[in-house]
Amino acid sequence: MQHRWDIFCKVIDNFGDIGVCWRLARQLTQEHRQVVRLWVDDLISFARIAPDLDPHHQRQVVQGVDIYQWHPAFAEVEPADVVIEAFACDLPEAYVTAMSQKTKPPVWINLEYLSAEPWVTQFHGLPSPHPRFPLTKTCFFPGFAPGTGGLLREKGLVVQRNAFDAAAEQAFLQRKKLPARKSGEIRISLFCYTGTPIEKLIQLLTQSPIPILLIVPQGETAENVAAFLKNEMSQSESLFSQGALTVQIIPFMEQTDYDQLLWSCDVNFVRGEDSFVRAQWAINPFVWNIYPQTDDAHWKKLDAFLDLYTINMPSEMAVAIRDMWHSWNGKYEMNHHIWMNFLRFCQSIKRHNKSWISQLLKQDDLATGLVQFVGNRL
Ligand code: TRH
Repeated sequence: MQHRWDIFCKVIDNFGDIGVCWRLARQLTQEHRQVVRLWVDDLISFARIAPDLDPHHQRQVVQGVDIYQWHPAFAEVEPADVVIEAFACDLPEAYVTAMSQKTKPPVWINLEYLSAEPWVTQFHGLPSPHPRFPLTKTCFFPGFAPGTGGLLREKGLVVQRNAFDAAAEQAFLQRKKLPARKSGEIRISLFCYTGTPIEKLIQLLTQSPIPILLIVPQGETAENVAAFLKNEMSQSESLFSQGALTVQIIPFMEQTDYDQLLWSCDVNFVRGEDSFVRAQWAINPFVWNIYPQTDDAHWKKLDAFLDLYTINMPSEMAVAIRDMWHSWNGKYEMNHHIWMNFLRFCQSIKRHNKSWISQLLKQDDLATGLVQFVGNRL
């Protein structure tokens, strides 16, 4: 059944919040035929992942989604049937008041951050009554295990990924003006936060016995890589080499192209929430740089995921992954042994990733889960 949805998104300091909301909005519109308004406070950041968007327009329709600039002074609007508050972004007071005045109050959902921690299954779907109004907000937790809200996954994603063969990869590389594969070369994509041991990784890569192509989308990661290699150029399309390593800086890509980049690299360094999930659908071995939290809460999150992900792995392989991820996130120093040990297991990790995602595929995707949840309440 078709309903009207309002999704509210505040861009904190990166692309993850809008990355998730944009994906969800498109899926609800295109796959579930819902009518979606997406309210975003920072259209400039949004336009980096969605180049069709004009950040100067207060209102525009892109790929079927009605996108609004969310101003602090919020104009009066009729609330939708379903309201998604992404990542506890605090809805405008006037909007909440209007929600409370509707004869049939909207289904109000707080879309939470992704975590593999076991408590998520207990908190997923819990109602939280509003202190003043007759409204209830439900906490909707994405997750990896049955009993959570699942993960964002477009309908055709796995089929598209499986159809991405050598010819499709070549066409993608040509379209993106990326060099063709050299025989024996390892391709790595790099997307991470400042503070990861990029310098150490680059040192290791320059000394590699095998040629390496490191592909870095423009942004803070590219700036850090270029600065370390004392290369002035961190502009898109700059290419420079040192030892076995060639670095290719590329423009920050549209989300769908970024998926293809992940499909075409042998190892993907990803971060935050959304690129971390996309790397899993990409099947290739990946290294997660978790979003650092001041109270170190991210370590629990990182280990909870590792526990789940490595549960059926031979222990040597699990140790290789854990060491690589821990050192990449700064628990201890990264070294030649850790990196080479991770690389040694790459083929087996890829095989494991196939069975990992076949587990994940048993769950409904997040958008389908939301539509079902809403359907039972409206
Ligand atoms: O940008 P992030 O660091 O976002 C983070 C996390 O979501 C974190 O949980 C949140 O608390 C914090 O923001 C505020 O990393 P993430 O989640 O991977 O989002 C990046 C988005 O950018 C994702 O949708 C993929 C997309 N992307 C592109 O579209 N093109 C690109 O070239 C690259 C590198 C990324």
